[in-house]
Amino acid sequence: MPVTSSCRICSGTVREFLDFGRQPLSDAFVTPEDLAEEFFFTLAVGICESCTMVQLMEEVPRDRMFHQGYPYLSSGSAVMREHFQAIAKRFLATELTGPDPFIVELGSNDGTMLGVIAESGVRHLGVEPSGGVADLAAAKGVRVRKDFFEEETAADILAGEGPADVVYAANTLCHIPYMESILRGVDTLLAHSGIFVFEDPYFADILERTSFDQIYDEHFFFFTVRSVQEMARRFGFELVDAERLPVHGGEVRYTLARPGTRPVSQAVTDLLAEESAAGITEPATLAGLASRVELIRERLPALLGELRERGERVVGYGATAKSATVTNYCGIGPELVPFVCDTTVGKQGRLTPGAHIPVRSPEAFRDPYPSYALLFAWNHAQEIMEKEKEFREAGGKWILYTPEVRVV
Ligand code: DWN
Ligand code: SAH
Ligand code: ZN
Repeated sequence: MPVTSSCRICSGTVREFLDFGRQPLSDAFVTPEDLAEEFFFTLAVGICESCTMVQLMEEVPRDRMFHQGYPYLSSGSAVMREHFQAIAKRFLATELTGPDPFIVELGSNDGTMLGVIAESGVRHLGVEPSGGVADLAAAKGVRVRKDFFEEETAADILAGEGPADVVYAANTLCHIPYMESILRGVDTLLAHSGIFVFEDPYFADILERTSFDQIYDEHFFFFTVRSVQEMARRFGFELVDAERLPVHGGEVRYTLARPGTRPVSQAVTDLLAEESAAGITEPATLAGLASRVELIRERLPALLGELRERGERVVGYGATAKSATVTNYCGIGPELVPFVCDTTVGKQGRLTPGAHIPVRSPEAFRDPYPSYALLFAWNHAQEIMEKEKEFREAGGKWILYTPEVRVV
């Protein structure tokens, strides 16, 4: 019997194509005392037979994931800081030019993007349910509402502040299963000629790079230009632009507007044609992804096992949310990777979810260097390899597992 669920966009039938079994929450870094209460759910992904939206089969309650102790900080990468500064400047130059412009960011996290807007003096509001990161944004002078964005939140913001010229969400929209409430909320809040801009991992890049670790509790939807275009239409918007981005292993930045208010860019047409030529939602393509994932699941622990036999030390680099899927699905625990180093103070001293690998500071990485580093934060490879030149000079090697397992 094929496993199915109901599409969170169109209520069509979602057919499963990849099942990772029971998995923990990807950002629930635990203390030894918490271990008995660790939460697990079934991580599996499917595709809607009607609207082609790729999505998780099971939903995790939102406040289990996003709460006071949510540890991820947007500011943890220099490349991402520059990325958010660039989009803030673009909004300031092209959209926020009226007499009293207003921008709202969903999932504003520690204020990396809105901090730039705040400095320019433009009226803004971040909507961020994770209290700890919201406090960090507020400390930078960013106005934050500690809340989940949804239809009611939008109506309340409109009543207090008036319509928004821009609503922006980076790596947040794909985290939200209750999309109808979100898009109704954006419809409520957005000025007539305003834009809703969001950027999220691109499913075509996940296929191309076999980056199966983008699949975890927080990533509920895996967008394509086609599925977003259809989603936009269904909720009274038009997809007017789609821009490929190199960050986080390949994303697309989508721009939605009210129908007829903005020209539709050539990029939308081009990407739709590319997606259809590549057959990214064909059953054979999805089956191909599943078999490449199985290969990684065999080869990565095999390589780590060989290195252990040879007495080589391997350290994990970057306690990413993504690595929860890799370690738990591939059976990689502290016996293969004794610790993972990470710059996030809130993750240090804890254990990775499920696999229970200790997280330590970057100083531990240098003390002394291991012979191999397993790069869990592969999406920041350039930045990290540049920063860790000395590791390389000392003879260290990087282990990568996407698009395939290799040592460089
Ligand atoms: O979508 C999401 C993205 C934006 O962020 C969230 N659901 C959760 C999170 O996912 P992630 O944890 O996989 O994201 P990153 O950006 O790949 O995480 C990188 C990790 O590596 C952070 O914990 C910081 C750390 N890091 C480090 O230790 N040294 C990062 C860099 C650049 C470094 O030099
Ligand atoms: N925008 C940042 C953070 C991404 S992590 C970046 O790109 O780096 C996802 C963020 O979305 C978390 O901070 C989480 O608390 C927030 N979030 C989750 N559900 C939300 C909702 N309904 N409304 C607003 N923010 C939400
Ligand atoms: Zn659907």
